[in-house]
Amino acid sequence: MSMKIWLDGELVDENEAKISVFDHGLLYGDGVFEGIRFYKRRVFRLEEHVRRLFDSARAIVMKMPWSEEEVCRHVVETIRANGLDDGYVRLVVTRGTGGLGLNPFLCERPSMFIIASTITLYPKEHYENGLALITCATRRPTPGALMPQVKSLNYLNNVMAKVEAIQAGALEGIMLNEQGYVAECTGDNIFVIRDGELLTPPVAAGALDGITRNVILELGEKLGVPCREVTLSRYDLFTADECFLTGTAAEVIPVVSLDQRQIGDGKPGAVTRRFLDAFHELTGSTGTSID
Ligand code: PXG
Repeated sequence: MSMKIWLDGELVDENEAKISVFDHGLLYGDGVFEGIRFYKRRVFRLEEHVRRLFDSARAIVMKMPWSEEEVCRHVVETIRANGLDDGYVRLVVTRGTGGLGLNPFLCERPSMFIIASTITLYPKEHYENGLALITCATRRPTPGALMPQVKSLNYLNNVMAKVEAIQAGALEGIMLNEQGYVAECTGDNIFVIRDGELLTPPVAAGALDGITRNVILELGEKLGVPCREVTLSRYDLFTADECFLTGTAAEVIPVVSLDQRQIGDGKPGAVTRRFLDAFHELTGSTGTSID
């Protein structure tokens, strides 16, 4: 059965889901997106994702022709139309069709499409044994150049960093900001545990304000693990007791080395395990029903 894509108000066959070559999303990476997971017919943190989408749109001066409630409804509709119980939604809003030339005000209206499918970011064994990271040479843009909170269609920076990680034989890499501090990974936020405390770089360091990151910070409170947003350097990663990454697509994945240097005892740690279990408990028991 072919996939049904929600495109500008209609559920169309994947072969008919087409965007103009004059769309500014394609011509200039001018647009925003979200990645949302659903588990057991429940969409995890749907309202938060849609809220972030609207914030991203507002930050790039793109007026959304739908309400947040309508977008939530269309996400649910798309999942239902594809008969999926578990999976991943990719929601993209482009600036729309315009002419050649940057002026976004000449674009007719934003286009939105919603794909409900599945995603696997890392092979399963790494969730048990942990990931080996490298430091990418490509830096995160400074917040003055590209706001890190905006989940925009400009991912070339991340793609180049991902190329470096893959070519170095790693599945993921850390990205530093212009000051040399850790910002995040190419598609995940990063956490370390040191002396029983959970630490993560602040958004101002060049990290996306990740929904999963926020879920982990909430769980820290519930689990009685003190959490702090703090500037981290590679030194802090090398000397951490434990490390893990978070993201909607990645979920929670342990990290056991950076640049061939072992982190902690080189195995997924006990605190990481607690967060992993608490996270899965939450994703399996909460969310917006699609029925
Ligand atoms: N940092 C970046 C740069 C991201 O793109 C995250 C962190 C994690 O944020 P959330 O809110 O998901 O916890 C992301 C997430 C895709 C895809 O192809 C999207 C992301 C990552 C990898 C793949 O849809 N975004």
